[in-house]
Amino acid sequence: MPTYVTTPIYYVNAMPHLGHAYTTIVTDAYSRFRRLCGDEVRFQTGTDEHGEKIAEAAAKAGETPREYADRFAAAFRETWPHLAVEPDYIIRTTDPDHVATVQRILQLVHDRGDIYFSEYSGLYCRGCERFLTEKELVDGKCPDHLVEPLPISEQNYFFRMSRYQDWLIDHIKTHPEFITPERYRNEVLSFLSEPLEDLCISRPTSRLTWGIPLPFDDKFVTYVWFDALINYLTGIGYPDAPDFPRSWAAAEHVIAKDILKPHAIYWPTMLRAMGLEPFQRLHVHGYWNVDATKMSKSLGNVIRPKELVDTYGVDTVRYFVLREMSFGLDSSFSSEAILARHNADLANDLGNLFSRSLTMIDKYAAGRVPEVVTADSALPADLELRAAATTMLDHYRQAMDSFQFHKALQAVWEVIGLLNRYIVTNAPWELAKDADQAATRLPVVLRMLAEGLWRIAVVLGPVMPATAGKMAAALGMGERFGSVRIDDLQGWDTLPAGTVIDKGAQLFPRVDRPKETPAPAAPATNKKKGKSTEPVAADEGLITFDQFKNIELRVAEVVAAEKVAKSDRLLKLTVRAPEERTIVAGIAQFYEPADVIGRRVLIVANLKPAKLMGIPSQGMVLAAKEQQADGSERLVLATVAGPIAAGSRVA
Ligand code: ME8
Repeated sequence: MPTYVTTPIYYVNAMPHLGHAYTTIVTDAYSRFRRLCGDEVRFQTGTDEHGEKIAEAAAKAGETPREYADRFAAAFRETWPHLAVEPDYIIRTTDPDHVATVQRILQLVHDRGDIYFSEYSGLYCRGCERFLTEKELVDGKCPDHLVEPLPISEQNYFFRMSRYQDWLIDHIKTHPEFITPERYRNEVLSFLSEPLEDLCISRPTSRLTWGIPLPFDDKFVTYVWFDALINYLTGIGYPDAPDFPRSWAAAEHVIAKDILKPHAIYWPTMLRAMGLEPFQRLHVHGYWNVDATKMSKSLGNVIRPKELVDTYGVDTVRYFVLREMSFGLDSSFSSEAILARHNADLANDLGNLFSRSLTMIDKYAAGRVPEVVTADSALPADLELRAAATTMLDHYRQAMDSFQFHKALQAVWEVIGLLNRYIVTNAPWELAKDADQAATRLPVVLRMLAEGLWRIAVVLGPVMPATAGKMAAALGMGERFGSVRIDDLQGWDTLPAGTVIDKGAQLFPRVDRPKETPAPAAPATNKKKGKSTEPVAADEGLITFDQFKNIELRVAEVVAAEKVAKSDRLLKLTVRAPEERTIVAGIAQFYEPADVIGRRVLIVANLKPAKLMGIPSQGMVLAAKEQQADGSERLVLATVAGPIAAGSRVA
């Protein structure tokens, strides 16, 4: 089966940041997953280089647009190898074949009667590079760029988008997978419930020359979105490449919510006007914020992918973003969060499982994978583990296919947890002390561990390619790893008996907290020196009572609450605990100010103060998060079961 998957093409006026990295890692992981399923995959990314924004930025930098675009296009291209992202093709909208394709399509749509010339007056946002409708404005300003759009009146060419409105509504309604998650599909349908205007697709050369000239009127260049969207066709050789029809029939686009409208409305109608079928699926994700605040250059909190990789390692970065964000919802980056995932999920759960299992195979089975477990030597615990690993494969596959990466990883980590418990309950070091058990039960347990680890290596390949490759090599499966398919894991005994393992590999060295980062409330290292012959201490990742005591939890009464301007997540609370203080809490999507006034909540009272949206926050309100079946999260405030004075210490 073919798969053709794309990222947006990124504007060349900003250096790559966490947001660009996320979409591209997602698309890379999905491509690798599809290859694991046996598909022929084409993965495309690239840069969007024309338009007013780029021309202006180049002028500011004292460069020609071409020089400027070359510099940034190179910065994007150089970022991908650091993130283990391996696109098959990197397109630039200044490539000659793209320019030719755009002109060919403009001529085609013009010849078909869907492009006309007309006068237009409207409100133009330079940041969005499009005319905005009155309805889209908030307090007279563009909600994304917070500036008043300029009234502009000029003659231009228009694409008859309105003609395709009914067709598009019908297509979205009859193809539930066309736009996912569902909230974005609903957003598009709601937008389409109003009459659709035609799309202005040109800019006069008197105002802008950095663009693709219209083939039928050289006094105009092409509007940057009409140019940019066509990259998805140029990259696979529209219209003449022999593979074009096959690739296009499998097209899937990955974007964030900021560019939903061009992809869900302009693009399908443009394709329809060209006489092409629409793409298959549009996957829309939310925004990464940083410490619950919008990531922006002016706030100085932009996260650069290369710096993250230098601190945590590429596989930790890939795992973190895929595990932490529920695809479709916004997520907040913090160094505490990535550090906690690195140390708890990776170094502790997976890393220790791997090293202790291999150490035991080395020690108790002469470093070789033991013989196949015959059905009559399997105990209920073995059968349970096998069944769980098989179910995990189904869940993983289904979740990866529907872009629920966090759920796919949760399914894998359930089996990792099960394997860790399997070691504790079967205690191979005890079995080794008894000659009979050492000959019969011990090889069974060790083989179960090796098979479990091999499955985990294979399914983690798309997310953490280097780690998975290391695991496979240590299990003596390095050569098979490149060609293994997920279907090869059906059945259990996939590892040849006698395969030599290499116990030396360490997957994730622990990363210490950067000095400026406040102590996370999550696990810290607890090195226990014991006499047990168990290879790794079982209480890694737990905290001591003294560590717990350092966190000052108190009951607080909410005396005032208000929404934080320009944030849909934050409420500013005034609490008494017993002295009065301000806490900014990320609960606005779940509680109205009136719902929380008068409540007694639990707070972390000795958290270092931090500024959120410019408001100093002194503490943190505790709440429980629940994952919903549709991938969204529900949040409920933690509180006390009976009347108690504000300020009481919780222990
Ligand atoms: O819009 N969180 O380019 P662009 C998550 N050239 N993802 C983010 C993000 C954030 N905070 N910020 C950016 C353009 N992104 C056009 C696209 S496509 C034919 C033309 C990611 O450089 C996300 O994928 O502004 C978003 O859709 C994209 O970068 C916007 O990139």
